[in-house]
Amino acid sequence: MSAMTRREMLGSAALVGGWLAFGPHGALGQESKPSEGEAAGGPYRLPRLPYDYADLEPFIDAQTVKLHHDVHHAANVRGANAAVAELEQIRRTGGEAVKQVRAATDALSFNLAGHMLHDLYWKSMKKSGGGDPPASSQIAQLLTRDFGSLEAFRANLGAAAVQVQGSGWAVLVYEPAAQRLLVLQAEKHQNAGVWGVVPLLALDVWEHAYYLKYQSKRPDYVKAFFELINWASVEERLQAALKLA
Ligand code: MN3
Repeated sequence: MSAMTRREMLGSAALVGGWLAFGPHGALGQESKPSEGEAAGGPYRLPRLPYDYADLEPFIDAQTVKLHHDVHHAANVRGANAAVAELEQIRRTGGEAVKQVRAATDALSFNLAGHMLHDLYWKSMKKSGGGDPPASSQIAQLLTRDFGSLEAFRANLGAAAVQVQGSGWAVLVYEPAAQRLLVLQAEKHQNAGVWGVVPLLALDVWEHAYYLKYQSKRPDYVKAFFELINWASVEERLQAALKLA
């Protein structure tokens, strides 16, 4: 194991304590593990999973959820904190260092978009989710208005997810200029997005999200995702988006 700083040692102790006390929701979910070279603190933290690793089975296996949250999502959090620290350092130093702004800004865009989409992905699902949103909910009404039917919405989101080239996402958003819902694709985390929209539901189609269980069968994983959607959580975000608009 590499040399640990005092802060890392304290962090690990809290981690063990949290794990024992609270199980898989423990301290791992409260704070990302610091990595070498990372500035103390930083504005971003790995959020707790809102359920246990195994709660999404049989649709998404526990090992995938654990690796996805604890390793992949955590790496985006660390990367976003490191990029913010580097940009602050560049601003302090000035001069030749300014040439590094592009690389640091690229790293910030990739990692922060990844952090935000993963946060939304976890909230988009729940144990025993899926089905249709309640007919009386505003999300059901807007999905029907803007896509024609709930079935047409599912077909649109599913096609967007299956057709992402390489690694990326399908995202349901509220677009405030035309005051309507849209399905967008993101390549990697940060490309092909639209400014000003409010993301409501996110479907990760990076291979790390499904490969252990589904291998190359991305369409089967996408189909399984629909069995997990947390519509109450989507409705909450829609209500918040409508207040902003
Ligand atoms: Mn992912």
